[in-house]
Amino acid sequence: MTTLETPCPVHDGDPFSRAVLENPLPLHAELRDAGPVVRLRRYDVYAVARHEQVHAALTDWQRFQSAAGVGLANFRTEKPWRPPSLLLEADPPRHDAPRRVLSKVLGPRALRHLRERWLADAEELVGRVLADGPRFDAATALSHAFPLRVFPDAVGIPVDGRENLLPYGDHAFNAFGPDNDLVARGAPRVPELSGWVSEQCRREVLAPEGFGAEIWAAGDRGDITHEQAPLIVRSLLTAGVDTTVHALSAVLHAFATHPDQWRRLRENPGLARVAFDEAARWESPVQTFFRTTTTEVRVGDVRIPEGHKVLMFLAAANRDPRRWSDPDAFDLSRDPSGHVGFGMGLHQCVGQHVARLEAEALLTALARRVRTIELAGTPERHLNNTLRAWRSLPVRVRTDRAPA
Ligand code: OVM
Repeated sequence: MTTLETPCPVHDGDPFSRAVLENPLPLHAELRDAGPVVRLRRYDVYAVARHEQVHAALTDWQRFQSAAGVGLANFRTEKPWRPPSLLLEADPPRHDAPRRVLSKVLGPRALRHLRERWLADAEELVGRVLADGPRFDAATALSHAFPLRVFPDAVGIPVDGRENLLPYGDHAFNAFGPDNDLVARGAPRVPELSGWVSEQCRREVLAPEGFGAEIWAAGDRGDITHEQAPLIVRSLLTAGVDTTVHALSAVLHAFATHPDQWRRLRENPGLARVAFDEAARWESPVQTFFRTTTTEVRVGDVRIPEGHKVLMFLAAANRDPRRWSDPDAFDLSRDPSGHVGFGMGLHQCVGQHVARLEAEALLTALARRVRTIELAGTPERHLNNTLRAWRSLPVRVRTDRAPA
């Protein structure tokens, strides 16, 4: 017999429980070690946690579809909480035009004219924070403040109501998980937040220049339809804020707990982008996404039937010892490329160049002024069904004299 089928290992854990969200690392190790694929009894889904299988699922959109939703909810049978994203929750061919347009709007060439302003904005923000003294909350004062300062302007939304961006994104990322208390707590504000977000996607509301205007201009050219434009703007407002905020917190936390790596960045500020990617690997601000099988799929010796949800543990893959040496070390000398913190394949984060530019600006400004950075209190997690986040990162810094 060559088609021996092995029974799938089963795990009774809940990846979305408070205890696991507080510290998911033990569950990740158990899932990786259980086998190439594991069944999660609690949600009746399959799970992959090794780098090889997560990578394989991410790069096989034909058999692991996104159009049935990339959360636990199966859009074939359950009504999504909002109209599906034209990018995240679509597959080719419908995915192609929106993706092509957004890749160009957020591509390296398009970002060139933002670079100087963002570097200056970061200098200004860091200067202001340091002027207030050597102790501050790096999560709120830097990680939240910097993206909220530069990104909404770059999209071109009005100043009023920007405080809605983080709560909206937070709910969107919670909504990929099960209908637990995190989702219930966000639910009451959904009508108000969704209403505000849709309003910001209108052409009349967006600034005449910016990512939003560029998306509408693609509609004028016929690259996408005018009906698609507002939903593509919505993707920016959903996926572009919380993600970068928490990724910046991840890299700042990494440096605050790895003084030798901070010294390295100080000696070579050109490492800022590598540091950001290494932090994306090490922390995986987006921890998980689901796919849905479009046919029977074999993973290892296990048969997954058609139409089943498969939970991909990006965070577990990013620390899989089968792929990374010393995976738990935050180490600027490693090559983090191949990490799946931004996903992989067709759906790989279309905003990653924006995120890297934000990180480069903030880290460069900090490295110019801050000699040492260390924790000055116990950091506190912010729990989310999908995001790994900090609510608070109390730090103490020692600074150089202000540069001329
Ligand atoms: C979207 C989107 C894309 C990536 C992540 C995400 C809430 C949303 O297109 O709306 O998370």
